[in-house]
Amino acid sequence: MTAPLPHLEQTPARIIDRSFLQDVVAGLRAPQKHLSAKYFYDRRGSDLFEQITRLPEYYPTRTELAILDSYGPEIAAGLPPGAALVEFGSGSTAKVRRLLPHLTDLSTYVPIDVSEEFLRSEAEELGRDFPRLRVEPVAADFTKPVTLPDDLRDAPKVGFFPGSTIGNFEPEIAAALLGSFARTLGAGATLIVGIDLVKDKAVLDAAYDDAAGVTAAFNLNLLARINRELGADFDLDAFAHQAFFDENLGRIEMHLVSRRSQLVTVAGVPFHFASGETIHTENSYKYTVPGFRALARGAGWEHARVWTDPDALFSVHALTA
Ligand code: AVJ
Repeated sequence: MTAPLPHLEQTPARIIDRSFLQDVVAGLRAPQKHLSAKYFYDRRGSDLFEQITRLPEYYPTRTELAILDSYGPEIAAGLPPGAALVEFGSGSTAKVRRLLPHLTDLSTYVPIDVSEEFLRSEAEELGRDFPRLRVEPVAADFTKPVTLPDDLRDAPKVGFFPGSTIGNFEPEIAAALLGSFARTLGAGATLIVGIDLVKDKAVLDAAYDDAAGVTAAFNLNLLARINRELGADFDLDAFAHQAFFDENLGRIEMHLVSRRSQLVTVAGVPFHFASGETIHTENSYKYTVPGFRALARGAGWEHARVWTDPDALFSVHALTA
């Protein structure tokens, strides 16, 4: 039996996101303490991630953009005319901007994102830069099946899921997510998806533990966010960033390591940390091309094409439902 959640009266006078609090308390009560990577992206976290994408060690973003630039015409040539392009978790529109100039036959762009405010401003800007494109943003959680606007019923659908975001999910969950995309898009759809590839451990380790310490700041910012939003008292200096590629599991693991034995309080609930004990904060799965093909096939997607960079660091796949 687990103890009940704290009453809100015990927490400082501010609006508390109950599901965030529940996730944090449950994660810190587990034998291997863990927090969900989805909570990295508050304002400061999103800004730090932007900085990560420009680090010399962090190859995924620039490599994927280079693939989209080099093979944009080929990618576009395989898509049906008059299609609606549906981006899952659009965030910034930097990636789709590389693809759009090649997709001259596109009818509509449908960015799906949870942040309504962000969606609206990005959609407006995109509409200015591509005046002939119809932009129909949908505010929704892309991890659940999404109902697309009615007027797109007859348009061929092309899904877009760049950034190797799928690497954050356990393989079974990643497969379920691909299945959910298939249901959202319907029979006959195409999916363009970016997948980071398995490579030399030293290259992977450096990409998640950069010399400038930006990834460390990104990881530690999660504790700052919990302090601020959930009334916790994490001492950020008492935790160290740790990131490594686990070759057996095929994933990067990020942790925050307690530098000493300590007690931390979150919304009135105490949590003990032994010296050296860790909070597991992120997984980033890496795939081989055949490995990702098998995962996609299990979710109902047939492999059509794959494009990679000359060093085989990253891959962009075209799949058909
Ligand atoms: C946004 C999930 C693709 O796993 O590479 C970068 C997040 N974490 N550095 C990744 C991240 C640490 C990133 N994804």
